[in-house]
Amino acid sequence: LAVLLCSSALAQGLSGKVVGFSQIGSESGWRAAETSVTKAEAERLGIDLKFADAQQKQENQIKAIRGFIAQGVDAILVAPVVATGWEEVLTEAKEASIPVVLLDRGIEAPEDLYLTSVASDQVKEGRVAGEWLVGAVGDKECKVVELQGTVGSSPAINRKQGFEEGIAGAANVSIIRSQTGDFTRSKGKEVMEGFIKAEGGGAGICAVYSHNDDMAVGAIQAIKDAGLKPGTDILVVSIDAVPDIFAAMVAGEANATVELTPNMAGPAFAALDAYLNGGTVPEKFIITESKLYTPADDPQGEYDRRKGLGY
Ligand code: GYE
Repeated sequence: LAVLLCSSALAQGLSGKVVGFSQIGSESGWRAAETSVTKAEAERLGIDLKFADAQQKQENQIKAIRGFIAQGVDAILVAPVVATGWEEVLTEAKEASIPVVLLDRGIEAPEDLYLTSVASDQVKEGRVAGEWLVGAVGDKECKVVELQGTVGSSPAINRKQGFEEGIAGAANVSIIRSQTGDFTRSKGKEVMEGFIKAEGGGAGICAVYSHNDDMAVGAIQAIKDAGLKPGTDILVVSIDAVPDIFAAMVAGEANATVELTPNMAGPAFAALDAYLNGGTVPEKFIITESKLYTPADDPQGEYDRRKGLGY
């Protein structure tokens, strides 16, 4: 009988569970891929997913989470737009005994306010990007412009820190300008136009480091509009590994990206299953991989593979 009970609980998994998902918005190709992977995984597992798009606003996320608590959902996924300001609403979820799983961004709050966090090591991502650039330029002097992500978000804070660590040992590589492009293609383009203008046409800029691929794609357009060649006149290094950056590599217009899997929901649902059905408390931080890709890594193949997965 014990065996039967146990196997039926396992077979049941998360089927029929109600999970609220407070998503940031649709600022990037990576974000859109994460949303579609999460919805597909939920469907595959028979989860009733309540999806709320916060349009990049924390206040909308807090409202959505309060709504999920009021509905009595079984669990909550949240991709926190910024790192601070979560204690109150997460305490409310905790008091209602609803487990919360953080997706792709971190927060500054006591760790007992969430069950687990599924995210990449964002400092490492920045460091990998910086170390790649140091290796690529050799002894040459390299003035870098930086496109930061959303102000106050964990990836913007950590990817900046990591890149600075990555270039710290190279006196010839330095950041000369740094500004937020809010993780969007249009702002990436706009801010890069400003950098080029401020640098007298951009000839002295050696590289652009972008906290995500979408802003890099915007920057590539700005570089071309200024009559310069992205990928050669100005090196382009970014993070995410979405299909469009591989298309840019195929065209010779991007030089390196660090992969961020859009499948944060897979590990998140597995942790929730173990917790809700078996009482197993998962590790506090589930860290996804950060692999570097350059044009030497079959960018056409990488593009096709991701398109095949529906990203
Ligand atoms: O890199 C970026 C997105 O939160 C780590 O958010 C994520 C970042 C991702 O919009 O493209």
